[in-house]
Amino acid sequence: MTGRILALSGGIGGAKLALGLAQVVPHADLTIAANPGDDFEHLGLTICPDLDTLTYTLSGLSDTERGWGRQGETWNFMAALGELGGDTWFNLGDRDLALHAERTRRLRAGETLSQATAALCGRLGIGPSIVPATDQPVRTVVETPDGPLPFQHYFVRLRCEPRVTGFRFEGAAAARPSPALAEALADPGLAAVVICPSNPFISIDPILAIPGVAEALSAVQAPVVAVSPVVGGAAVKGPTAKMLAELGFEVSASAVARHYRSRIRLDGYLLDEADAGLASELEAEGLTVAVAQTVMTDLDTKTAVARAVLSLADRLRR
Ligand code: FO1
Repeated sequence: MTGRILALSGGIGGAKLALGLAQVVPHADLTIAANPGDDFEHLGLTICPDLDTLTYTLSGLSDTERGWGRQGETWNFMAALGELGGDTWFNLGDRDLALHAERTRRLRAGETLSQATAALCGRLGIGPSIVPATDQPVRTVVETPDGPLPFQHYFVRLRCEPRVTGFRFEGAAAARPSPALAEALADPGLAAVVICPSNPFISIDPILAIPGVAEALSAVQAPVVAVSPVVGGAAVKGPTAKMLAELGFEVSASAVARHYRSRIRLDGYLLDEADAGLASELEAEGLTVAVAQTVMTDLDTKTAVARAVLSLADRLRR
């Protein structure tokens, strides 16, 4: 693989593949654009969970059990906050708190989210470029029969229980691709765009909602390949399957591919072995399909999925 790789990532599945890609792609060639939709202001802090998860995962600081936040965490701040009657539904570990405090300080000092992210990732010795997809606020609102919910209220406070009827991405119309995302999309050396196995609705659609991104993805010479976040009719993690069902989609890898193709040009799709039977129907629709073991449980499987998706892109480039 030679040339720049752009990955679109959100959530835990995205971070896993990002780590796999970082084992295979030279760090100077790897740009990972993080979903902005989960970001929110909380306790006076600007919190960017998908940037956080990528940052901790690629710096080796993440708590792989919990899936978010830092390993070796302590919770004194939360305990003291509770004593004071503060909001404790969103857990901020003592070490994690430092990242939010320093990011918020930088933003208040006038840095863009891209600048703050580059500084923080630099301090943590992260090689690949983790970048926000946009420097403007884009906030996912989850529509439910009882009204709209801010994303983290739906995801954490209500544990994804409400029935989802749709999504809005507040701020998207006024947003622009971040400088690094725009540069990657315009890079003649772009070798592949990888859509990570993230939730299509809450992790990838907010990125595609940024004006110019979907158009650019449909215009790039490089192959655009996605890894299915659904394996054997179930989501590997999180509410993807529940959302597909609630929005009236079939709960399948095919439904996710069709969802992406309704928005962008998708050239390749990596299915898990459990879904090999779906390959022919997707190929009949014009997709180039590869099949691999895609459930990522350790560094070897993350690296193997990265190799599988990059070799699919290689096939498409020839
Ligand atoms: N997820 C939870 O389920 N409960 C939490 O208390 C929680 C806190 C948290 C703090 C920082 C951070 O970066 C992520 C956090 N998450 C928590 C995960 C977060 O809601 C998700 O990572 C994304 O928003 C969706 O992938």
